[in-house]
Amino acid sequence: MLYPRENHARAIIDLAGIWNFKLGDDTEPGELCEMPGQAEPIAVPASYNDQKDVPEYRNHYGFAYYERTIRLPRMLDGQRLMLRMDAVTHRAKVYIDGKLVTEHKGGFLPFEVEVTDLISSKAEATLIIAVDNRVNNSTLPIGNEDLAFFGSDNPGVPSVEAAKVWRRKQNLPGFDFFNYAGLNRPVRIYTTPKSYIEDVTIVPDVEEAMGMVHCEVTTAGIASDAAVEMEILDADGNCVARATGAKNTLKVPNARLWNPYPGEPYLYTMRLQYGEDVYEQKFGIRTVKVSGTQFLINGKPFYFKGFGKHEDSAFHGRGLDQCLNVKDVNLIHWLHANSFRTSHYPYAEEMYELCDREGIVIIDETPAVGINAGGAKNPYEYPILEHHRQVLKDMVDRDKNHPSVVMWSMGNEPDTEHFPQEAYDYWHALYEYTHELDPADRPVTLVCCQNNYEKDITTRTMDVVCFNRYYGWYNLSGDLDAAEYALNMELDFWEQQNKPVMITEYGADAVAGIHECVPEMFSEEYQVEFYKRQNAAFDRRSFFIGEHVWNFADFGTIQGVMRVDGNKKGLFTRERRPKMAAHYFRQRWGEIPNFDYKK
Ligand code: E8X
Repeated sequence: MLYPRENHARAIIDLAGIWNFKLGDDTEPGELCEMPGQAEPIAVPASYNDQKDVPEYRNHYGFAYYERTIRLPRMLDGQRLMLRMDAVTHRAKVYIDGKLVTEHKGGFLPFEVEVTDLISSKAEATLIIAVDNRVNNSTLPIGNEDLAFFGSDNPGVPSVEAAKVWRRKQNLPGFDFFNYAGLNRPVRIYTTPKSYIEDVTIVPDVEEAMGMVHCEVTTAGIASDAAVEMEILDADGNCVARATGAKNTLKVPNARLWNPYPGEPYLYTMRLQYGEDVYEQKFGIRTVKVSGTQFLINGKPFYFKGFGKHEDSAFHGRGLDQCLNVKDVNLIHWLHANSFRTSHYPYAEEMYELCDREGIVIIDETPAVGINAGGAKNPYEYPILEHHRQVLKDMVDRDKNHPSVVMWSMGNEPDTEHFPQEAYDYWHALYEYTHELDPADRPVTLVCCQNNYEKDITTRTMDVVCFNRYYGWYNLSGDLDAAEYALNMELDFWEQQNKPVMITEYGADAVAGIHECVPEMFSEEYQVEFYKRQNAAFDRRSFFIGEHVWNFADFGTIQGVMRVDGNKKGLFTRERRPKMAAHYFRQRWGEIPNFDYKK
């Protein structure tokens, strides 16, 4: 799906601002909808949870209703009007003048609906978006509906039956980030001419120093005999290649490559014209390939230095915050990091554009987190496969043209240990599907959890072995000697698999400001020591292609005995103040080059 862009053929009306808002309950709105009572103000885009300090906003369960008036200028008459919602978390029902016009499941990917006939002839129309924040065994991310009764861990309550009397409907996330919900990303109306460019797929190639760029455009709308015109512009706006027709291979003479920073992340622009429609898509010329135990970008072995992140901040929750994104990208540069994983959901498209421009490498992850019942039951019996396929398809469709995206992560920390064959069957089919989906055929992986790696028969079959490990934190807690020993044992195992291997999470909570001479858990010194010891093990292994710290910054989570005001494994606090570990990594990563680190 194309990102909305304005140009002389297309306009955008951004519906950001203050909307009317009202919490509902878990009653499903039908074909018709009106606001349920006296509305309150709410900012869009942003999560609603932290915009008013009452438990009802914070701990809501069910639908919430957003409303605003749309007014369109006459000069848009004759244009095709599309209403696009970039992320409604987790499920949306969209109403115009009270009538249902579309629905969407999944909280982290865009969807759109044509509204030309619904609003173009009117001076104004009312838009209501009903947002459902419930997570359960059929959503991604997963919610633990089986545990949703008071008393599951309540000694003194005589029986589960008795406990159920006290049951209160609530979300029990099967994931470690606060279940922020609402209109988390922009809601926009964009226009196109009636015959329009529907999609573009750009697959760059590097052949004998000549940039070959395969480009395919799909068009739609009122039939037109106009031909698609393609032009590749260099960064100065000069046309360096052109072709006619919907599918072409263009040659860029003396192509300049897209390389991760501090290399040059050179971007070209594909300028498309089809009749009256115009669309410009930036792209980079670069290759990505797994070969033996190496991960090659532009033919050179790349070393991943970075972290898992979150879209998370005070007040906004998971709402798009462009200022924070720019700040984070600059902090990534400050750390001499080169990459991150979009743990645990696809991020806002604006972030990928920033990373294309700034030369930051992305592992793009679906919201498939929590497919794990701790061995208590087989999570592959959850009704999620179809939705998972849809999410993979929508993510690849959305992000396929970004040079920053170098690998797809199908999900995070599923059960691969207690139901090894079921896990293999589930993930391997998706692995093949993802390869089919991506026209550029990027490497595909899943991120595996601390478990019995000998029983896991799935992770070893991925293009890159990605594992999350917490030796010295969740297990062998506080014992860094034992942690180092266990980690080395495991690395010996992975060495035999003859695959590139990277760690996608490792870390220790550190509460900023707690200091100790003898490093113990939760101190900043322990966090640094934890990393120093484990990094030394990685440095000794040539098949080891990257270290992603958990996490870039502290972030909000559900309440619980394991969390003091959220997860504190950040290198930065939630406000982006550096902990000692940030300074440690800045020094370390400053000495590790992007390429050829492991000769
Ligand atoms: C943690 C991380 C969590 O925040 C992330 O979303 C997924 C978790 C560790 C799982 N990985 O808790 O900080 C550890 C399992 C250990 C047995």
